[in-house]
Amino acid sequence: MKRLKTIIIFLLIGMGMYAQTAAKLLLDRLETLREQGIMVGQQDATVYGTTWKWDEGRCDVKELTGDYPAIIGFDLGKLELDSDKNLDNVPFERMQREILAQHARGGIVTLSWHPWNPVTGNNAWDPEGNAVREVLPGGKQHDKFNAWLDKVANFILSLRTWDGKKVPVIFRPWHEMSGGWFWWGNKSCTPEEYIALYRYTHDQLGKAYGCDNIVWAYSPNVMDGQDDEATIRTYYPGNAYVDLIGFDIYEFDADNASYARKLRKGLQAVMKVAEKEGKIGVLSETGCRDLKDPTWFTELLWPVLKDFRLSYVLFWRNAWDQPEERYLPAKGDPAANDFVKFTQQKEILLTKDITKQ
Ligand code: BMA
Repeated sequence: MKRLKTIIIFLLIGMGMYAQTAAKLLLDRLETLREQGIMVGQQDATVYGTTWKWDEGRCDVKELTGDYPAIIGFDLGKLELDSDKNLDNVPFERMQREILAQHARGGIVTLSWHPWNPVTGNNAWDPEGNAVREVLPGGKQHDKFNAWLDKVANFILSLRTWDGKKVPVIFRPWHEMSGGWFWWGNKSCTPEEYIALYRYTHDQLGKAYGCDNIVWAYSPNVMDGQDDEATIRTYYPGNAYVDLIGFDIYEFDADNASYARKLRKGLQAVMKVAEKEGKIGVLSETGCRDLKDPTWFTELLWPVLKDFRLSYVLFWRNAWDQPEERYLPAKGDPAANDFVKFTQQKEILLTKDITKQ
């Protein structure tokens, strides 16, 4: 009898552990790490920089700080077209290896997706064609879209450790919908259609394909003269569909004061909604294009960030193909020392900082 009881207890514990999906474990980890500080991330950090591309083991952040970003972002755009390289020429095979490497070193990965316009055949920045309506059930492109989701699901499910465990990723599809430049943006669909798109994607990947390694991120963009909280709420897919709430914001015009003002305003709104809904707040994309200001990180960014309990900030890419698309310094750049100083604060976390505990 006693033996039976012990077996049952072990079985229950075993089942309990099984219920801890890769996504749930990552979400719990993100929650814990928020007590420690704000993680720094960068898009495509380990595949190219402004002056180099495809070198193995190279990373601008590591060259400056001695450590990898805690978060690395990759984009799935063009996976849907069966291309072997993404829209910025990153081979998917390399991307997969980099995701596993980042996971193995204790870092975290986020995936964005700039899929081509399924109606017009142009890239994601074509708002024409009522494409959201057409990909939803009943639409003319619905079958095509299902085939696209199949490819995304297969890629995400292919992310496994050497012993077969699923690697968790933060997936952030259908971003910046509150602007009008993407085919899923505010010029191309109604909020209801947008929400249906997000939910459909979530349910297909999560339920139909069993991608239980996805933490779901939702990120509008904030703009001057907008009620950011209203924007976030307008397109919000709902608490059952979203784990992280963030927003994208850039300094494109070297106007520090305006960026700092918009950033604070946006973060206030994001944190308000996130806290109310029991979600985690993030800064899902940011940076100063063609960064030259030698104290941008410590004198502009940090004074704003320090007031918010954010999980992470993802800087955009140091593009190999567009020199002005440079959002973090590399060795020798004007803001290099300042960035190092920024990351040396105990509340700013790189990979080694999040693997200590
Ligand atoms: C944009 C720009 C583009 C790039 C795209 C996807 O913000 O950086 O050059 O192709 O992101 O990475």
